Amino acid sequence: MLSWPAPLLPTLPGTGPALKVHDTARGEVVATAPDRTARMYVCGITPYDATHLGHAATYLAFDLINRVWRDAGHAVHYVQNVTDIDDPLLERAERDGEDWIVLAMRETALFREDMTALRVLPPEDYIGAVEAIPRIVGYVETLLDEGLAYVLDDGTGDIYHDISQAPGFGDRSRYDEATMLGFFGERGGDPERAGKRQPLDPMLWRGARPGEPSWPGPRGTDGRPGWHIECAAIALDTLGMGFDVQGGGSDLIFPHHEYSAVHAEALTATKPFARAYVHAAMIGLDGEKMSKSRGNLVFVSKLRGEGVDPMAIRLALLSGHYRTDRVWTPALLREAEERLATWRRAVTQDSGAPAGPVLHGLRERLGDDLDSPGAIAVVDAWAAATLSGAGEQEEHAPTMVCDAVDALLGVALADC
Ligand code: 5CA
Ligand code: ZN
Repeated sequence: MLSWPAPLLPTLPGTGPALKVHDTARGEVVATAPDRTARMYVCGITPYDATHLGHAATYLAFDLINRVWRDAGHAVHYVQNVTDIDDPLLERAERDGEDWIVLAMRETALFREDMTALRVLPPEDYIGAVEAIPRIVGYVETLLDEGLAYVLDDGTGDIYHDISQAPGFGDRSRYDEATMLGFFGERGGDPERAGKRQPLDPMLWRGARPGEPSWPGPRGTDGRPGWHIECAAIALDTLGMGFDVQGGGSDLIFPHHEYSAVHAEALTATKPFARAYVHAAMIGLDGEKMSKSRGNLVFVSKLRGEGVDPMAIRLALLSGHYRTDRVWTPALLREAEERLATWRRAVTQDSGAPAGPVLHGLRERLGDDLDSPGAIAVVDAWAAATLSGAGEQEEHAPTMVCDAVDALLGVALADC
């Protein structure tokens, strides 16, 4: 699939520190240790509705990882999928009497525009589930051939992974069985389905149903792919095993990231799928998680349409830490707009407070588990010192800070 255009990324003097991030599997902040090219897979949207601020916050968190790695001297191979065939998409298309392909294409196009406006660095590989189907089919056949998957005995053609044969099952999320069963039922799984070997066995392939789109499948069974094998297959094909970061929102810890990892580890008989599993907390509105199914959404495109500066949206979302569940409020946006105006005034001065400590502070804060509130505080202090005119002032400082804020926080302030 077509990705979106890359924003300009200013080059900064020197290099930043190695990135530390929180790994869900180990339950602690760990140092990432990428090769020359860091490898990251982030779960993309299911395009049945527009990008809301929860999605945006999650992609911004991983955009910071991308930026910090690049600043530390790495190239970054970044991969993202689009779940352009799945139950929620078909249900929405049916509800609205629309062709599911048209719906998916429209919402994916809008997502690209929103990401471009927010200055999110684009993935090098942006891959739809539909285009990955031939590869997914091959992987499901492999699991069947090895006796690790089975076809349900009820004539539907549905295929499941036998989780009792997956030794590492549960290693990522580390939930107990009751918790797993609860989330599995809430998030697209079917723990009650009759005929499965274990309630927690996940679907790999769904046999064709009347009226549903289908493709040629494993052993000649038409149908469509399960959700978790989609991301396992795309990550394997683009990044291979042992990539540095698998990312998404915290609602993907279980079942999605657990099963993607278990599928890939079963397919390759190697570990690990990813070296770290990084999860962004949930953005809520009016006391509830922002979600398409609840309908309590604030869309990036709606705010843009009202004339809100995307850089203010970016700054508002980064003013909270990525691992803290938080609510969106109009006050948050107003505060970000004021901050943006102040920063813009400061970077367009002829001289400003010394820039070296700002660059150091930004690198240090972001390298430490993406402390964006701490990084913002560093720039706030510099802007205050610059606008007051008190203390030491340097001629090139505003330009340097402008570049550093752009490269590391992704906030474009002026034509520096
Ligand atoms: N297509 C799958 C992933 S393969 C999916 O979860 N799509 S999604 O459109 O539902 O979500 C896209 C991304 O946004 C996921 O990483 C999800 O965890 C994240 N997300 C969804 N809702 C929120 C929210 N309220 N706050 C923060 N992140 C969210
Ligand atoms: Zn995914």
